[in-house]
Amino acid sequence: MKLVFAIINNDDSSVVSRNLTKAGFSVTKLATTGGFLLAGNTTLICGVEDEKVQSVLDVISKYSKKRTQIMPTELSYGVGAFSPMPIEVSVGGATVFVLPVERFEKV
Ligand code: 2BA
Repeated sequence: MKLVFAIINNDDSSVVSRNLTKAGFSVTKLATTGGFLLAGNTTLICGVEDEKVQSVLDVISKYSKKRTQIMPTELSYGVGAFSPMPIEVSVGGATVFVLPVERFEKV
């Protein structure tokens, strides 16, 4: 068994989790925050048999879109002078980790 962690954009989270559920997978949604943009994202946790991991990844990649987000930064002119200098950052579709599960029980 494997545990799939998928970090996805909040805007995609409903459609991804709905389609995973529709395909028969159990999913848990966590509200998370990216360390770089400090913006909300969603982490989906899905425990799945080894042979079904690829099906989970297929659903996640099908419904997770790549986006650019604007990140506010400041350009320094020295001696305390700054002007806003927003930069574009490419985010997603999904960042996925697949971990082995040592033991799975529902007690
Ligand atoms: P954030 O940490 O907010 O990162 C948003 C996007 O900013 C990233 O998109 C990447 O394009 C860029 N970025 C992140 N850290 C950077 C850095 N140190 N320098 C320059 N650019 C940087 P994605 O790679 O698609 O990641 C989307 C979100 O997935 C991340 O949000 C984070 O929450 C998570 N994530 C990505 N890689 C991870 C990892 N190795 N471990 C844990 N979480 C990760």
